[in-house]
Amino acid sequence: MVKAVVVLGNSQGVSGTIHFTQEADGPTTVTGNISGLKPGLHGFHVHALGDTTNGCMSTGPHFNPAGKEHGAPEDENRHAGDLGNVTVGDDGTASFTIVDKQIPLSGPHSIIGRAVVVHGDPDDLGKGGHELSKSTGNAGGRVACGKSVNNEKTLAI
Ligand SMILES: [Cu+2]
Ligand SMILES: [Zn+2]
Repeated sequence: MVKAVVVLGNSQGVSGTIHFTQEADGPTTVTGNISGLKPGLHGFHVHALGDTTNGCMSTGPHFNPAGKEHGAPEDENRHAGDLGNVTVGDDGTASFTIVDKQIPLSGPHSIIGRAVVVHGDPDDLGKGGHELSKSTGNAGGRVACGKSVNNEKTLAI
């Protein structure tokens, strides 16, 4: 079992914690709680870099080791980092669980050390017909982000 955690933050009151767990080569389970967002859908991605020195802007594009187009989590043609949307309720909070096979916590395509980014607008999942649909899902600004760090690891001997 490998585990990782992301502490999300920004300067406008958005905060949250995202936990990742993966058993052997199985899918990764993502559980998250976020608060301080406007109600509705918000794009939710793993971006390529864990660098937050320039806020969320320095986290690079969506994590895309296979060189594919932006899409929905269930699509064959998607960035590995495309986790779709999280749904924020009227109280400004979201609690969610996502299970995904393209975001391992070990190996060459591990997402540990990369950033999780929450966007201001809905991700159109590549289907919106906007010039940005096939690269970012036209999900608007990057309203919160954090770097994923390993917080528990059982090493195979
Ligand atoms: Cu993003
Ligand atoms: Zn993408």
